[in-house]
Amino acid sequence: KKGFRVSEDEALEFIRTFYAENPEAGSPGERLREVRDDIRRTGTYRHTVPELEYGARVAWRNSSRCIGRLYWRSLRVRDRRDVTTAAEVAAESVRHLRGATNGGRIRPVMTVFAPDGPDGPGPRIWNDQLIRYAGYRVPSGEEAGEVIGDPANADLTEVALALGWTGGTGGPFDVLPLVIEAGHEPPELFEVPRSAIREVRLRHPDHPWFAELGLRWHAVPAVSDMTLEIGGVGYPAAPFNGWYMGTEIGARNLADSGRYDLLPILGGLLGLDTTSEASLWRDRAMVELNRAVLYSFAEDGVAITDHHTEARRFLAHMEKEERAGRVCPADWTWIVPPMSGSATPVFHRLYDNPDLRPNFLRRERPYG
Ligand code: HEM
Ligand code: NRG
Repeated sequence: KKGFRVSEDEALEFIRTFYAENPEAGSPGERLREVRDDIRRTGTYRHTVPELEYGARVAWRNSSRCIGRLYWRSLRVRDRRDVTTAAEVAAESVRHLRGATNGGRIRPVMTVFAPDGPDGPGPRIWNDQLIRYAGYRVPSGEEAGEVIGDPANADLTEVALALGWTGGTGGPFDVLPLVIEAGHEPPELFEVPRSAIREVRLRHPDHPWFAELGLRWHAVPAVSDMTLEIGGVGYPAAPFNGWYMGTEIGARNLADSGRYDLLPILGGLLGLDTTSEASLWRDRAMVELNRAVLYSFAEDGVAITDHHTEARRFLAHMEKEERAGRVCPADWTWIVPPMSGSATPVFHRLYDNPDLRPNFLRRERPYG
C-alpha cells in the first residue's frame, strides 16, 4: 500500500553481514548503493538468489527455540518469489512436501513465496503446518465439548468446514486441506494429495497390542505460519521443514492433555497403577509412547532423532558457532526437551538469547 517502506537500516545491515560472511561475493559498496536507491525509489528491494539462500539459512541459525540447528548450512531454499496466487502456492507447497519427504530420507527445505511489498501483502498459509490433523469439536451428546482428532487444530478445522471442506472422514487423523489467502481475496481450500503425505503407523517394540490403537503421525513437520524476515523484507509464506525429534510427537502431540491425551489410556493398557501419582504411571507411559515413536519411524526408514542425540548435537553446534566468533541465541525453555530434561546436557547450563535477524517471526492468527 501507499507508505509501504522497508527499513533501510535493516536492509543495509543485512547486506553488510552478507558480504562479511561471504567473502567470495566481493565488496558490498555497489550493492549497498543499489539497495538504498531501490528502497528510496520503490519502497522495497529484491534479494539476489545468494542473499535469499543465505538469509534463509541464517534465519534458521538465529532461531533460538530450535535444537536442530547443527545443519543450518544444509538448508535447501526453493525460490518461488514469483508465485502469488493461492492455487500456485498450494501446488508448490505440495511439491515442497514431496521433495522434502524424499522417500523417508527427509531433507531440510524451505520454499519462499512472494514478500510483502508496496503492491500488497504476500500470500499467507493459514495452516500452522502443511500437514495437520483435523480436530472436530463434538457438538452434543455424551462427549459434547470433546474433540475428535487434534484439539490444537479445532479452530482451523472449523474454518475449513465453514469454507465448504467435505474431505474429512470425521476420524482422529484426517489431514486438513491447505487454507491459503492471496491478494485481498478470501482464503481458498486445497486438498493435499495422499501421495504427498508420508505417515508412520505407530507400534511398540515389546507390546503387540500397541499397533491396534491405530495411532500414527506424519513424517514431515513443515511449519507454514511464520514470517521469514530478511533485511527488513517480510516473507509471510515461507514454509520450512526438517525432521522430527521424537519427543515432539511422543511427549507433546500425543501426550499433552490438551492434545491427543493418550497417557491415561496407555497407563491403563500398560497395567500401571493410575490411582497413585507416585507410581509415576504418567512418566512410564510417556517413555513407552516415545519408544514406540522412535522405533516405528526407524523401522519404516523415516528420519527422526531422539532428544539425547539432538541435545549433544546442539551443544556441538554451539561450540562451532563460538569458534566462528558468533553468539548462538538459545531459549532454554524451548531447547530443553519435554521429557527427561535433566538427563540431557542442554539442561545443565544457561544461554544468551539476543533477538537476531534474519529470523522467523510469530504473528497473530488470521482466524479463531
Ligand atoms: C523449533 C527440532 C529443522 C526452525 C524446533 C523444536 C524442535 C526442533 C524440537 C521445538 C518445537 C516445539 O517444541 O514445538 C528441529 C530438528 C530439525 C529442525 C530436529 C531437523 C533438521 C528446522 C529448520 C528450520 C527450523 C529446517 C528452519 C529453516 C525452527 C523454528 C522453531 C523450531 C523457527 C521455533 C518454532 C516456534 O516458535 O513455534 N525445532 N528443527 N528448524 N525450529 Fe527446528
Ligand atoms: N512441535 C511441532 C513442530 C515444530 C517444529 N519442529 C521441527 N521443525 N522439528 C510438531 O509438529 O510437533 N523442523 O523444521 O524440523
